Amino acid sequence: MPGRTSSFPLMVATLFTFLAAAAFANESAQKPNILIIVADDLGYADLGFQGGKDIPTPHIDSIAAGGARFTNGYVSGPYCSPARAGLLTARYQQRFGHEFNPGGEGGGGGGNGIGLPLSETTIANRLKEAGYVTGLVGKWHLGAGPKHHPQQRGFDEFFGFLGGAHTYFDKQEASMLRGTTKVAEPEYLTDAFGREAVSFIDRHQKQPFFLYLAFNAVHTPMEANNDRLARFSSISSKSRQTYAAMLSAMDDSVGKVLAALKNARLEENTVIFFISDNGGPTMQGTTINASSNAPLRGSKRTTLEGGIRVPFLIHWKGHIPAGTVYENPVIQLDIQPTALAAAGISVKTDWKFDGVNLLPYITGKSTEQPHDTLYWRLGEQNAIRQGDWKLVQYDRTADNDSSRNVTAPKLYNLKDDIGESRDLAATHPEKVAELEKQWKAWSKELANPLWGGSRRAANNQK
Ligand SMILES: [Ca+2]
Repeated sequence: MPGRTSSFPLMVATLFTFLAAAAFANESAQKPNILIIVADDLGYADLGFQGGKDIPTPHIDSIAAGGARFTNGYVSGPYCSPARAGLLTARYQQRFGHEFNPGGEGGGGGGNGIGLPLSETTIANRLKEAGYVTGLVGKWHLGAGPKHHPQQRGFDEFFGFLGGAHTYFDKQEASMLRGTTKVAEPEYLTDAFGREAVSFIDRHQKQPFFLYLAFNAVHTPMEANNDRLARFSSISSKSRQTYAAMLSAMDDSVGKVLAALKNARLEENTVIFFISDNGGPTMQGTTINASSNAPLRGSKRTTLEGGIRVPFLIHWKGHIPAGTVYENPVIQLDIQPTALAAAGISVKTDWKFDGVNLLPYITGKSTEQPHDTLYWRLGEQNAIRQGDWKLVQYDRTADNDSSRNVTAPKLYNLKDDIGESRDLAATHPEKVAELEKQWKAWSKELANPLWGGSRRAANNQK
């Protein structure tokens, strides 16, 4: 019967159409995973894609090669905790008084009751509300007390430590936390964080996940294991050799995480961010880790480029063209709005974000600048960047001056002078006045610092 013979292919075709539609619906309903990888105190010059030669970083380099690299990527503070507070809130951290590192918690946390103010909502809160499973592996540094614990700030899972720094060999101390339970960690810490990140991805590959992988590498203490030290036996400086081994360990762990995503076929459904929380500590007054910020001047703790301009990447296979190089200034405050946009979450105006969604800019849909102006304040130090101009007052120890006061306002044109070596303030007084006025208007919007540092000095600037 003709009707029958013709109906079978029709049924098959209909079935295939149905299955294809269902598969598409499933795919489009699956929100992209968000992975934020943070390095700690990384030197600007030390990764392969940044021009580094002596320390191979093939896995981090592959994120750059496969995605977008920012050549003017900044963080909103030259210290660990403030930069992380800005990262997780998408707001200048000085708006809520988180201008300085929370004192007394640097070594592991005594729970002195201070941390990321409870008024603030984190990216983990928002993604969790949108149905994501959320995890932090690594360093927190946003409060060590019970109220500030990561699992009170939007994270379903936590493995790591609460303070600002930690030894890499934890065999006897049982000072890692899984949730709120102390556990002993037999592995070298950077390897342990890689292992835990892979485990998180493996366990949650069937649902949208947000993983914040916050390494303490390459922050002090300078500790590496022997097999990695052996990789760098040709480096004559012992401290640089140790730094190289520590960075190589982080790259190994990043490689394992990328392999886990690939094995789970999640490469096209995962947005990966990579950034350092601040510049390398190369200067007196910081605990130096043998990093290099060349060709930038300054260090962690300063508002010179060496403190605030960092390696910064976004990777989203199939959505961001491989090998994209984006030159306009961007900042770590942009990470949350970009992640939320990828996840299809609308940003509400009352969230008062300072960051913006970078996707239209890096894909060429918008040719505008993401930011007209970027601002910094750390006590008496300050900076403002507008176009290629930067006006800055920085800690005088950067000029080997024994006084701890800041310099007079100095004006640099970063297009021709990335190393901030030619002060143009005297020849461009009108530009100095204009930028000073704008910076002061921004500073007036900020809160008084809740703790630490030159609180009075910051207040005096208002
Ligand atoms: Ca840091």
